[in-house]
Amino acid sequence: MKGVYPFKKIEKKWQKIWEEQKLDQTSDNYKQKKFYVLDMFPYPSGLGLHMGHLKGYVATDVTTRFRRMQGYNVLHPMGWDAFGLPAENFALKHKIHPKKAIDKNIRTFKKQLKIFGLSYDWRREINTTDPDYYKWTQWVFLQMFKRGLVYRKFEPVNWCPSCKTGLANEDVEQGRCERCGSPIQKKPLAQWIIKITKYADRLLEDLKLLDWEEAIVEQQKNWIGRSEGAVIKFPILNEKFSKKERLAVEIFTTRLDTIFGCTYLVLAPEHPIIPDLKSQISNFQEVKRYIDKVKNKPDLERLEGRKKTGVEIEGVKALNPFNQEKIPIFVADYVLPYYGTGAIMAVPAHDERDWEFARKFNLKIKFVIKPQTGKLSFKKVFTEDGILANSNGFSGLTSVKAREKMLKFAVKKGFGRKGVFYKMRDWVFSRQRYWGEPIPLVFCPACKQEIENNPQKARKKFNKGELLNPGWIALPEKELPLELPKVRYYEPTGTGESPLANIKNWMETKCPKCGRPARRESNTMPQWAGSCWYYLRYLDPHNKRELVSPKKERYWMPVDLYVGGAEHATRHLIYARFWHKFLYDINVVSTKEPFKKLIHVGIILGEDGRKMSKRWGNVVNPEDVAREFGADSCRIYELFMGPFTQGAAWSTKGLRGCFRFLNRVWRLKDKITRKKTDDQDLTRLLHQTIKKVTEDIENFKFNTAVAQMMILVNEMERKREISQKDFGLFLRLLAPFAPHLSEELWSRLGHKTSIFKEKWPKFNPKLAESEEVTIVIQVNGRVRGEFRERKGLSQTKVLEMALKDKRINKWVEDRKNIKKVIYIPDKLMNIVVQY
Ligand code: ANZ
Ligand code: ZN
Repeated sequence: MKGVYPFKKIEKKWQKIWEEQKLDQTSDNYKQKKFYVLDMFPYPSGLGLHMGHLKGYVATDVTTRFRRMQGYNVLHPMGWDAFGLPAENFALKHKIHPKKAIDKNIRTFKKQLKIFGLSYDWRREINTTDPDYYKWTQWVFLQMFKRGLVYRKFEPVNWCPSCKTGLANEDVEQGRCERCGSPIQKKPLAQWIIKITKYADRLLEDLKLLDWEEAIVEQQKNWIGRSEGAVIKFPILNEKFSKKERLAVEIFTTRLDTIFGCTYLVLAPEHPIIPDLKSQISNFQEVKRYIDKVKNKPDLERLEGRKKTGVEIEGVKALNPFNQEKIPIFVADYVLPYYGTGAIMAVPAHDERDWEFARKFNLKIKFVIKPQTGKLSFKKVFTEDGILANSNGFSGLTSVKAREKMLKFAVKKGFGRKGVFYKMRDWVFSRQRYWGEPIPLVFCPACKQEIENNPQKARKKFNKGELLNPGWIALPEKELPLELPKVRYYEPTGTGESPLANIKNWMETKCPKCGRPARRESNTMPQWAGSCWYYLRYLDPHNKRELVSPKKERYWMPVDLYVGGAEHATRHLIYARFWHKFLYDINVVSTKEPFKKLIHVGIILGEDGRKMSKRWGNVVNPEDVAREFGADSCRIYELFMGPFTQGAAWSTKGLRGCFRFLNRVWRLKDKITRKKTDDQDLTRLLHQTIKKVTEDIENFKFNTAVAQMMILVNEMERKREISQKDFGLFLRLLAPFAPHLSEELWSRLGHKTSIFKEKWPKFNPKLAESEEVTIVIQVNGRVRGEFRERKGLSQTKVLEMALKDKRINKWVEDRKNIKKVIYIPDKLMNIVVQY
């Protein structure tokens, strides 16, 4: 291409020099003010770097270079999230060991990142699959175990038949495996579970401390799902009960105001009171058949299944404590065992699901809430708040007021209390797969005996986790890392055990407590484990004694800016916040929250507006773009596409535009003069540009920063000469965006040191003032157009603009027709013409 700047040579050259000069390396200079910029580290898939990754990485790179020039000590590290199902499935598909596949992919990724001149401190590179790294992942797990935050449970879990592993609730999307899309089944399995719910209130409360996008905060709130209501005790009636042994069921409701409309009670099939009631239930066989049938149904079907199913529990009734009515009790699977109390009061008149159930089973429907204005409906379910009716002394109250009064009443009478529940569940933490961190626990039958024989005495010898899970013994810390053994077959077994279970000499070991034979845990940790704390390891990646040194942690934390995909709004960002809070509790970290500011990357779509995918053949490969247009053009284009957090379709035309822009910048070098120039207009525009670019980088508005620099370049092109000083100022603004080109031009101005060692330019507020004004243009006294322009333009400039504008120019036709120009600065121009 003619007139094209030699980007290939320039980019290679500077990348080499920067590396030699260690420009990307961060110091631990605790006197300097710090700035920690973090990217969500990728899992190194075989597909390599994609445009979506790159967009985030370029943005953080701009921030990094900008903050360095502002005088901050900036930490900008990179690493690899390389455990987990995606890596393992890739390896399985291509028949190579995951470790080999991962190493190869990492080399590719790293090469690609370097092509774009991303300024990472590679001495701090981490890889979650390195034993030196996962030693500390295992260590955190052990600390949780020892403090009783980990328990083993045998229960039906979400099972993906294709990935052949159990999954956490969070890994299930609308009843399907989030990874592969297979419908989830329920399978009873023994699993390790972490009590994340103990932190639910803090995870919710501390959202207030964060400078995060509202939408993500909202998603976290919904995920935690705090619900406030009332727990009410309904006595169970049966002639055979003597007063003393009368049983009761607790229900949870957020609509206590509807309790006079309650016409039956529903228990979850798993509710523990059902076996207790066995002798009283006259149709126990039928009830049991129903329970067995629904036990392993996936949650989604239970909750959203159109057809409600259930069975009445005969022989017993419940007593509504508010009106002493005797109501039937059902067991039905639309009530879930692990939410609230696992039992509900059904109010078919005011709840959709109860309505459907009652219609199907022909149950009574009692309306007790009427709309604020209007009458009691008797035809369809009314689910909103309103005014109470048919509710004894509470009739006439608003729903809000009634809930308050009725709860007080119930508390006073001793049959109710306030209830707060969370949707969030404890975290199922074991996976039946090979490629993950081994869980550092062993099972010792002898120790189990010892604990069970004398629990009192055991309390001295065993830690909380061991007492909670008799027989399971924590590995001593000095035995970490517990390394993943090499196996010949790492395909999942599908039996609910991981492939590790087949390696006899690894599985069979000695109990670290008593020395007798013990077996290792064969499950591994989920993919999310390694990313729960990686941002801490960057601070001190080679520390052999501690996860992170307290000194470094205090200096660098919290992360000032965290950038990554919106798909992590819940899982990763909840898990990491949870681990961080735990580490705070055990004094490993000093901040309550890990990530101060969070910004998500808007998705990049293919040129056709569809998701970039092999399937549509619309994938744009970053490497190809760099080869054809240079890394700097690609960087600028990705930021120029539109507002950073919004999605946008790729456009080759747009990319070419950015390429042309950089070529124009390149050609400006021919206008440079050593002379001082005195160009008021240009100086003013330059200062406005400094102001705009500075503020825009701070606010992640890269697209408008680039647009402003384009305006400046347009203006510079019009000049015969540009002073070295002015051009140098502009280059400093451009440098974070197009580092290679800027550095090259900077050196051609005669500078011997890197542009990135320069100070970020300051603007003169007076000159940068960019108050815009509307200038009305008249031709012979009639309004023919107007401009929004910055204040203080000269008459010549305004006239020039007016004549370029078609709407105005057609009334003038020829410059020669102009007889006179009247200009009221910043307001009005009247062009007087005579033909
Ligand atoms: C009576 C009632 C009347 C209810 C009414 C709603 C409307 P959130 O906001 O999601 O917390 N519920 C309670 N525990 C349940 C369980 N284990 N499985 C299924 N449903 C359960 O919803 C709380 C409401 O969900 C509770 O309030 C209860 O139904 C139901 F007009 O009680 B409600
Ligand atoms: Zn033992």
